[in-house]
Amino acid sequence: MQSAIKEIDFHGLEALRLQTAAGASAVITLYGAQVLSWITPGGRERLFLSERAHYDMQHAIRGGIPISFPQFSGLGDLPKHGFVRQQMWSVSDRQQKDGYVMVSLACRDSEATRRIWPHAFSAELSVALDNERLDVEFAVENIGTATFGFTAALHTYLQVNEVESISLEGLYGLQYRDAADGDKIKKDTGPTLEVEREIDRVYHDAVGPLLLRDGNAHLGLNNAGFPDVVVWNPWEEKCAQLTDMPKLGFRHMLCIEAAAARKRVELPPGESWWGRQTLVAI
Ligand code: TA6
Repeated sequence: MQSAIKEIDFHGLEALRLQTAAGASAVITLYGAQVLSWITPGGRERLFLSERAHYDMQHAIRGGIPISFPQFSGLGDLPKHGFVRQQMWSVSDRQQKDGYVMVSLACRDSEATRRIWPHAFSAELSVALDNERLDVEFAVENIGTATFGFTAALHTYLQVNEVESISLEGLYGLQYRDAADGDKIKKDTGPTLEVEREIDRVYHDAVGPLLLRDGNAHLGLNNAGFPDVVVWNPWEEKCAQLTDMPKLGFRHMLCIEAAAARKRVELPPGESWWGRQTLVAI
């Protein structure tokens, strides 16, 4: 197999398929610059994509790696998770080297985005695929004349065998805001995190690596630039309220997100900010 970047149709959406010579692949749609599939050599799909996701460009796509910008979740008056996940992006760069494939997608403000959020910005998402590893980097530049503030996330939906059987290491002792319990500030007290009910936590200053153990498929996660980590699973009741999720979909997903959520990033004119999430299959 040759490494390649191909233009494809993914459920009617324009997309790129990245492929390495060793058999890893990833799919990114131009709508939302959303990574919707990441398959590691050996053929295992690592991202969760809802079988009931909408591809009509009227909704955000449920699964993969949606981008939250310029607002994480409901932390402000903008639409939940901002609006770039529902924008068309364009391909700004593509590179292929031995065993490594990279594409960048760009989007910037328009009349429509300025009606929602009155700022001039340029954003870029770069996805690098390197056999067992996926790097997703989100960068924003303030191309206007006034400072703007934002929160953001790479809202990564991981596919897991059975969410009740996973364990997540690396969050011990960290402070978090528990969005599933009235936004109370708490401290993580277990050496590993298990998921047995709804979980919606923003871990603050979670800069160390994480290890997700899922049967025999382990995944290492690392953030750079993003200070926070969000862990989300809607569990049964909330999952049933999501019309684009199958009833039992919550059992096979866990969002582990790289986020800048606790503190807004303040970006002066002419300045840039970037954050990256690295996923490594172990
Ligand atoms: O990142 C966690 C979260 O903010 C949850 O509170 C949950 O609502 C989730 O994102 C999904 O949001 P969405 O707008 O995509 O349904």
